[in-house]
Amino acid sequence: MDGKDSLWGLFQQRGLSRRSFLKVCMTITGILGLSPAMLPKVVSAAEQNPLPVVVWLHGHECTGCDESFIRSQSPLASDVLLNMISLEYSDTLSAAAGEPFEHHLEEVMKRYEGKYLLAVEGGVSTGNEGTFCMVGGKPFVAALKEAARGAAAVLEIGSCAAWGGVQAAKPNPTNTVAVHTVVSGKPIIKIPGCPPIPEVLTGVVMHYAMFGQLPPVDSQGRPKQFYGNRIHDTCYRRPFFNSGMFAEQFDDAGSKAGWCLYKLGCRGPETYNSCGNLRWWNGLSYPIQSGHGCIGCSSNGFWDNDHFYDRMPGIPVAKTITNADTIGLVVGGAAVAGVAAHGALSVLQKSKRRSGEHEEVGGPKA
Ligand code: FSX
Ligand code: SF4
Ligand code: F3S
Repeated sequence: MDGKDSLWGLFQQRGLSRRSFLKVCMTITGILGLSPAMLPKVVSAAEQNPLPVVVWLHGHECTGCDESFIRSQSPLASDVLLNMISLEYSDTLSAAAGEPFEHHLEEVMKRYEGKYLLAVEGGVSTGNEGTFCMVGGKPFVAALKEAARGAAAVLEIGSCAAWGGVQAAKPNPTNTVAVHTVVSGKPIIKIPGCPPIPEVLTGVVMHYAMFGQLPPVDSQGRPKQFYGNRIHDTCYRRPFFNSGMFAEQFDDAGSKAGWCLYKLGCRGPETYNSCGNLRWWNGLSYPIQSGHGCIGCSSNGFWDNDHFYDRMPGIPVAKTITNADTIGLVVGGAAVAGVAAHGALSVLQKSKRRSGEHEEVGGPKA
């Protein structure tokens, strides 16, 4: 943006080498899901495009999105904040506070009118004239509309901003709505998840920083590159789902052995997000890997689900394995490699007690 340097300009100012600049460009190319052949384009964009000015607001939320973002590992959140964007206002991440800081926001909105990126976390409380959520002495809904007026584009960060979120749970006494319900006429992108995966957020911001526009979105307004697959499609427990091998209880032997969590309420078959690919904490883990099914935290309305631990209806599943012969047959295949024998036996015993159970579409609950 006006008066702001490119990424390469910033590297030069700080005496950082061309080699480290190219390394960062390679990381960006990877996160954006671009082929290595696109690297020269990314390098050229990083040399020439000014860094985007970002104004970051918080509405009705738990600040978990910030907590997620500052734990971004690749690239480190500090790199994104300090190098790849010009973060002019954030009421939680900035050191400044109070009236001078609010004046700074006004100045930034004037100086970069029509050019800054507006990042919003949290739902928008509209009940009682917005007074359930006050920020800087005014209703958040008013502050949001004011900031959106001069924005080039709007990022809805987290399920609260994208869909309304937990604050909008029935009966929604504060009448909280999604950001796009009160903001229109601007390019808006949803980055849902409660919280969203930090690398997804940084990927979207970097795409804007590199190419000056938001990445391509799906029919729901989410970036295709990160929300194009269901959790179920990239789940490492999927071979067990396909083989009809299900954990029956949290922490049972089957669960520990990596068996599918579908019967324990997993929403992976209907949830779109990148958790199976990117995981969290630098690829360390994600809910399903920790033994808990996906609760669909990136889906609209997940907070009103009264049946988190009931199996989803209407999902075709394979017949549950119920005897040693069947186990033997499946163990012969690659799908169950790595299942501990004692785990298989323990679940097998339980399965035997349940002999006769038949799985079908929308079948009986476990
Ligand atoms: Fe919502 Fe984010 Fe969930 Fe929390 O800012 S998406 S409640 S993790 O914090 O908005
Ligand atoms: Fe993974 Fe859940 Fe699908 Fe099972 S139902 S394969 S645990 S996403
Ligand atoms: Fe959320 Fe499901 Fe991922 S609960 S963090 S979308 S595995």
